[in-house]
Amino acid sequence: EGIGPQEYTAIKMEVVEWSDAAKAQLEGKLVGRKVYLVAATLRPETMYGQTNCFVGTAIKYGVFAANDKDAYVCTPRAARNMAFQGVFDVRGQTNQLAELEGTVIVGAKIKAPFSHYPEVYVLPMDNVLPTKGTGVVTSVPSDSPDDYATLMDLRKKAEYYKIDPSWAAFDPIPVLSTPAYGEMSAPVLVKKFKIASQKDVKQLADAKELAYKEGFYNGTMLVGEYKGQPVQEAKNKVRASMIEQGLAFAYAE
Ligand code: A2H
Repeated sequence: EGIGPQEYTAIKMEVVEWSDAAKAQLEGKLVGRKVYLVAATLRPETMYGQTNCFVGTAIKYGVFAANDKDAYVCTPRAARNMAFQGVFDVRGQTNQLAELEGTVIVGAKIKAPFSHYPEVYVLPMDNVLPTKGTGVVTSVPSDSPDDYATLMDLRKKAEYYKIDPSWAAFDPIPVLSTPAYGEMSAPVLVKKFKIASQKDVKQLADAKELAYKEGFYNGTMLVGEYKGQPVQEAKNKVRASMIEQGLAFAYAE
């Protein structure tokens, strides 16, 4: 954070299959539109390593028509920002088709653009802020300590978190290598900082800072079209490529 706008990449994750509860709530409201969860990320170059997506279970989301063909799931706050950034067909206006609680979005099967795993599941995360990004977070447990710690919590306590264990079964994939933390910085830092769960927010903030800096300044891509290139160079190229292919769009706040 800091001064000036944060430039996110909004990743479009098409919903392939909804939970029964979500299906019931969406009945008759989509009018033939495809629906995408929209996740805001600052690390587009890591999208090869997506293993799932996170929503907050206490957050209310909207399904917003982007045009006649597509609809986006995000917080109403993010939809208003998108409207003023020209994301929807009518600038400045949102067209909300439905409301969905985070709890019913959990368990949806979605496409994960550029990921090693073409289809993944939506899982719950305690620390998703309704006031940041879209309220939807794509999960890259190889390089995000928060994502890694949360995925391990979910695997340990699937019943408590009311998820099917198979939804959390996708293993982290190496995406970039760094001199300090090897091919998967998140698990290394989670161990180093003795982080036991997603509730260790203070240590997670420190781990996140280190992973981000080391990845950005010293990281080298291990996969994808820009394999072998420094992260500093690949980051914007991956972003541009996703946007060009219609798999993502620019989102700022
Ligand atoms: B990042 P900043 Cl691999 N609540 O994407 C909590 N976290 C959120 C969020 C919300 N509403 N919206 C976005 N985020 C996460 C990838 C990633 C991210 C990696 C490593 C670090 C990292 C995969 N998750 O973030 O507060 C999203 O996770 C650390 C900078 O705006 C987004 O980028 O600086 C990042 O936090 C935005 O955080």
